[in-house]
Amino acid sequence: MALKLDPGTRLVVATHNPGKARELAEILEGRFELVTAGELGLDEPEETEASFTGNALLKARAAAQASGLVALADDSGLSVTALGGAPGIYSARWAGPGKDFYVAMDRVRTELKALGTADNSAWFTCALAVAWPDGPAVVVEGRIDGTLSFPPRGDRGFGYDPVFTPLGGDQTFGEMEPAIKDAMSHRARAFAQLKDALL
Ligand code: ITT
Repeated sequence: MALKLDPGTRLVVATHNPGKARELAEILEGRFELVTAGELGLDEPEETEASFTGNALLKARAAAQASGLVALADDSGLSVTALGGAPGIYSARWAGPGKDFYVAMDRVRTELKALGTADNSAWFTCALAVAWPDGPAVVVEGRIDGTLSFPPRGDRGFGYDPVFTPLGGDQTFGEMEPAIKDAMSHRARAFAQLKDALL
């Protein structure tokens, strides 16, 4: 039988990142009844996989098993071309234990400067996984390309948004109206695929 997500399904959003939780809620537009992993007091599993899709599945499966609900997880990150795709799946970890993304953005700036490269291209990836408590799961991936610029600009969004400008734009994701980011982001592109697969 094909996997399907019916409107109104109670879904646990398996993230402890409030910025992501807010964007996912916007993108899902009230289709489901959402509870967060934080609200249910679920543990944050260790992200031991080597890919965005692997870690998204791991987080969705852990939350589905712990809660008995269908779970949606997001694993995402910034990849910098000149840094060979870093920080990639380590994007959250570059912010350190204090989760300070000004520290992480400064590390990107410093590493690019050390290379002396003119290549400021980068992309965001978002893997979204849905897992059912009885085992089945689906994972998809979306990507948006852009450029990095320093110093950071804007206080909207979260994470690396203040240094990322999507191709063709002139505002960073940190400056942009949230609805505009949510219409074009890696997260929105991943969700479009999930819709094709499940809705
Ligand atoms: P959960 O695992 O609890 O969902 P996390 O923040 O640890 O939260 P990730 O391991 O997927 O999640 O890390 C993704 C990091 O990549 C995130 O902390 C951001 O810094 C960055 N990132 C992902 N999407 C982003 C976006 O839309 N804008 C800015 N930064 C983003």
